[in-house]
Amino acid sequence: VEASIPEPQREAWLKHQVSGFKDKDGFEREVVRHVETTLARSLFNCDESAAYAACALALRDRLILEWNRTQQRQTFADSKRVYYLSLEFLMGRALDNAMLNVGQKDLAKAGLAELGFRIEDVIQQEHDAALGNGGLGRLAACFLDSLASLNFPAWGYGLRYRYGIFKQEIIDGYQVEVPDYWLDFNPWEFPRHDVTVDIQFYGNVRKSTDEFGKTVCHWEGGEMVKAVAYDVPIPGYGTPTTNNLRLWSSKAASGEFDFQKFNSGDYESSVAEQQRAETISAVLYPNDNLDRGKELRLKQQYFWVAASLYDIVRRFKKTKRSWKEFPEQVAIQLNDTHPTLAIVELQRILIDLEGLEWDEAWNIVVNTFGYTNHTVLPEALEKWSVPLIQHLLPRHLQIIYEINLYFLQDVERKFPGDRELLRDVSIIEESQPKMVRMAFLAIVGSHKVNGVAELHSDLIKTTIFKDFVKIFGPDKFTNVTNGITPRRWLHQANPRLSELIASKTGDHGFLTDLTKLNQLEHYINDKEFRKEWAEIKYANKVRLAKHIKATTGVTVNPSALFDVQVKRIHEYKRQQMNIFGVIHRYLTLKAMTPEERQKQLPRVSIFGGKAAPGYWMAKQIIHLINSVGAVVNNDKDIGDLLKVVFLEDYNVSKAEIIIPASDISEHISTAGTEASGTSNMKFVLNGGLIIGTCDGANIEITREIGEQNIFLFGHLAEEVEDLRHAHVYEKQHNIDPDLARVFEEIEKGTFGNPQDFAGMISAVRDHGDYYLVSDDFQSYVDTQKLVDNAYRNQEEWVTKCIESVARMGFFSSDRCINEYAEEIWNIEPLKVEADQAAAASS
Ligand code: NBG
Repeated sequence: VEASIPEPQREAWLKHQVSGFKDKDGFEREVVRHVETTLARSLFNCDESAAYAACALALRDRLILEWNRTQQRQTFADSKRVYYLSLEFLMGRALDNAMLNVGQKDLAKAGLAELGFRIEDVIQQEHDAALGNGGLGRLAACFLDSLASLNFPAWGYGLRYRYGIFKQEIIDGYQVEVPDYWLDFNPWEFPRHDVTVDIQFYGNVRKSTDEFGKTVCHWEGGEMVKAVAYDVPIPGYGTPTTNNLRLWSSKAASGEFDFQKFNSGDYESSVAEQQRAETISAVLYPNDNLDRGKELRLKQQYFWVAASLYDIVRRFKKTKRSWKEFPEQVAIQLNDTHPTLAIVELQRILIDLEGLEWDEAWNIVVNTFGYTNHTVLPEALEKWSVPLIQHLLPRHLQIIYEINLYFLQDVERKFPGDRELLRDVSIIEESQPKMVRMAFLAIVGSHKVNGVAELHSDLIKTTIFKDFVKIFGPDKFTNVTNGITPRRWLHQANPRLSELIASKTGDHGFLTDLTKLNQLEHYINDKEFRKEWAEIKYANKVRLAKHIKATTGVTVNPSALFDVQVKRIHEYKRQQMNIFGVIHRYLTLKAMTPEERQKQLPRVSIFGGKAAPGYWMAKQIIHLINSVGAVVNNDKDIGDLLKVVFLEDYNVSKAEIIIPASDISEHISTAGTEASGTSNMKFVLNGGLIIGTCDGANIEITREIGEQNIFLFGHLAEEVEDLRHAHVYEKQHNIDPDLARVFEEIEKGTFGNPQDFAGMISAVRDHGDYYLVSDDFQSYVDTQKLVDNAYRNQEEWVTKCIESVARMGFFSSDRCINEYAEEIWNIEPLKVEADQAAAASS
């Protein structure tokens, strides 16, 4: 029921309309009011965490007002909206970002200072919102920032996990996982207990015939779970547009718990249903680039997709348009295959509940959806077993079979008699048990499929999806190279660099048009500018050195070359090659005379990243890094020449400290395995160079910044297959001699019990070296020498850094979102009138 204030009473309403704080005084008043009333504390009992809470609440009040206005504006305009469906949103902290985006940070800083707090300390109090694993989830967060900043009518839809990605502790060199309970105090979410959807599972399908003789399917029985909406405001930068991220939380459908059982003393089973329901949104699966096919995960996917679609359809129906207009009003983007069931669910809604004919419904579905593929790794491509879907979602399985039938009939028409092709492209894999190939379903049910960097988009067209290019034609497939938001990854993470750039380019316009960075090319030879540039990098390194000292106890010299590899631990990302290279460096240093050693360049090797709890090899890699650190960092011969640190619990807020402090960062995946990578972009944007393979977005970064500004090495993607083949079938695996020397040292026990690392070595030496560590090792080590030599010439190094930053404009997520909007969504930004924008910023 629409609830609205009747006309005569609206005047009183408008007279008392709330407005957020207007100036520093107003801000302070709001902070004090929140401390004293909302938090029920006083100036005698206000610590940094209370100051954070009150500051966040004051800012939040401002956001809410713009958020409401944005929603009203978008509803009124009634234009096309885009819905971004993602199981992961790796948002990080919100306060600093919100202050910067609404242009109130200076005011808040001054206000907090007058109340006795340093804004940096207050910001630190916030818990990261860590509802994601790695690049895929962070990309979704960058996209939300760009969608709002560019004034697109857009919503994100995800799950409100009670536990985000686990917190990583390093104990005796091993990873230990600790639950991340982040919801204790979260001022950024708004429970909408009035926005709920009942979600059905299990049950069975009954067929009946309607009055026109048409068969109608009814999904009946089973279990109900309630989805409750929690909304998170997403403020754009320099615009009043504040979009919505809606996260669903699961609850028992029947209210609290079973009172009958409770009253009869059966306490345990009285809460069982409640617990069962709440389990659905309880935890984020901690795998990056890996599919495990667990029933609860499928339940999460359907729960989230069904609630989101119900919401989207409900909003559309309010406009009273005809169904065929649905794709003109609604674009839905599938972030990887996790939300693919949305395709099936929309088809079900249209045919079973709305009574459309199959073909008409299917047309609507295909024109609504777009699918982004984020990986070619076979172990990450989702497949769900047919019996599992049959049990959990019986009606959906029927629809999947029907989609497949029509699709295969179409293939048969285009390629008569090609049995092999039919088998290869079938959505159902004829295995034991049969499996539903989710990527194939996503392709068939979408009008556009995109990869996330040029090489990756080419690879999907020539490898995993090549048959679909044959069937649908090449135009269905496109590339949208990933991007990052310059607001968080430059302005927020590196405020001094942002100010320096603004002082040269005239203003902060580069934050909304990143190509404006190219103006920096004029200042490459400006002495004063270069000096400030180098000072900022040094200051950022000092800040990181303090963090390293505080968290690991290791003292590092900020003048040393900082070499950083931070990302999820994965064999394909090759942290093992990095640490083998570090051991090689250590052995080389040890073999030198003290005089020779004097001439060497000091280096700090910095690692960070989580291993999936069940990924044994990744955990071994972490253990080896820590074991090498324990030896090297305490070796008197080595001193400052080499330090090895593993930073625990890498997350978004740590990235904001680490990335601006890097001299060289490592993006060294086996060619053809890293779809894009996005931290590579962040590092270069912050004036760090990269050492990397010809993989993912490294290739486009090279094209933009120039080959002279990047350290590329290793085999190319097109060589990988032959090399792997040679390793396995032709027994041609001569281990690189320097690498063999490293293995020997590990096996001697120099870094602790060799048994602990036997798996890592034998993967390379005895089991086919799938990731080509040995093949690329020499070229890696040689290129690291080039890095040392380049770094010795600080003048040239600074030139490379400035030139690179000046040429990074392409990698803004704004560019990326505009490409999606134009090529996939066909959606326009909703103009905000100048006076509205001005009112918002005052
Ligand atoms: C990841 C890729 C990265 C890429 C991000 C964002 C998955 C499945 N894929 O290379 O590994 O940058 O997606 O596109 O997590």
